[in-house]
Amino acid sequence: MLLKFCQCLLLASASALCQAASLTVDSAWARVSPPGAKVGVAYMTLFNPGAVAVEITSIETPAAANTQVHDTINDNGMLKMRQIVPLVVAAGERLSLEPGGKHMMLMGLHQGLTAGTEVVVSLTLATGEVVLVTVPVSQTNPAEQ
Ligand SMILES: [Cu+2]
Repeated sequence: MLLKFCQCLLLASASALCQAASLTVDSAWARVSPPGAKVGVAYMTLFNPGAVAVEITSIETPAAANTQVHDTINDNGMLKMRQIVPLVVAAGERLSLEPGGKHMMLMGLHQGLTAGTEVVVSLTLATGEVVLVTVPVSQTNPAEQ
């Protein structure tokens, strides 16, 4: 069975796997931002192991002013992004945020995302539960290096 509480608080490891009561997150990474960029992007896989849908009501990180999850849509050959609201992970489902698809946008970066550093992203669920995700910053997907 899954751990009742998120233990990420206790783990400093870049590869920490976050286990929470109703949502788990893995494969998290954020791309190094170009010099001067005010927007960054992060990827991760959200998994809802439970029997009821999980809604994420807010996403925050000390690294940026405003964090949203976007979908990438093809509008007559033009790639556009739109915010996914509400952000729901259905029971037993996985929501993958990955390059070219759905992604997490860190808007209003307070400073550049530098390789080898980490940002912490907190996901607040409709239940009030907070899931903390440690996101390593990398030029490419760490899982593919
Ligand atoms: Cu976006």
